[in-house]
Amino acid sequence: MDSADFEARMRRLEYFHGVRTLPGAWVVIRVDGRSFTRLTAARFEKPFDPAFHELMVGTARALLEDLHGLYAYTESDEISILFPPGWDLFDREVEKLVSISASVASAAFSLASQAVAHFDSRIWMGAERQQVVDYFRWRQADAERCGLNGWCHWMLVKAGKSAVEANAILAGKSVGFKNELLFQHGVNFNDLPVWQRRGTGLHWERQEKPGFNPKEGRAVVTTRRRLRVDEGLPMKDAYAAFIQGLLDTVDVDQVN
Ligand SMILES: Nc1nc2c(ncn2[C@@H]2O[C@H](COP(=O)(O)OP(=O)(O)O)[C@@H](O)[C@H]2O)c(=O)[nH]1
Ligand SMILES: [Mg+2]
Repeated sequence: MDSADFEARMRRLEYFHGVRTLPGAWVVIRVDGRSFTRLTAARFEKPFDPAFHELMVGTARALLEDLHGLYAYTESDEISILFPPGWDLFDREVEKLVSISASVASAAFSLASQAVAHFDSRIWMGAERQQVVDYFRWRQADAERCGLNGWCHWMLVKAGKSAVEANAILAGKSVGFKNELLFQHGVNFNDLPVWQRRGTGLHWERQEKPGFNPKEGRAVVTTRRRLRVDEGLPMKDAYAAFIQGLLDTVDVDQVN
């Protein structure tokens, strides 16, 4: 048997290996906790637990740093990481991107929580900046919908309803109905922490640091990059403008 031919035949069956994200497209990788309904049930406060949120923010930070992302957005048990068109990590190979991102997230969350946690991962691509803006508006709308629903669900359960009964009461009900339900139980949804209603963003910012150059014997200012965690994101059009501002910092012709 010709060993080069054998090697080539076996390699060809690694069928998906050549699949790459489109050149020049914006890429979002979204990881989502696997069976986190079960994982969170025993360990964390319902419907929102700041300790769980901190773990998700830490996981988002690990992903941004490891994969060199531009922006991360987290809500509930999911994290979206945005990459600019010129980003070329792992030569943009899909298998690498989904498997490594899921691994980084799983390892970071598991280590920090001391619980075995798994994340799945998927890729979204957008050719236009407007699509990227729409993507993040989409996830933020999901955060608000799930936040309101989660609060109503647990309010009903804490008031003595079964989970099935709570689901039946809420099925097909309007946003107004759900807000009113919470209000009757003493909760104003609009007064809840912003991260519970709109999610949390992480992005890089430049920080100027005054120092002293002993060789030249003079004061100098150095700039450093650091991650800013935004727990007070704006919403709707203002959030769209915020995302647009981040995209405008990217020179699409530049390969990083
Ligand atoms: N206890 C608790 N659960 C949370 C929190 N944030 C998200 N979750 C739960 O995480 C789950 C995320 O939804 P989904 O991904 O559809 O469920 P999965 O398929 O079981 O991972 C829901 O059951 C949420 O209630 C939190 O802060 N505290
Ligand atoms: Mg999940």
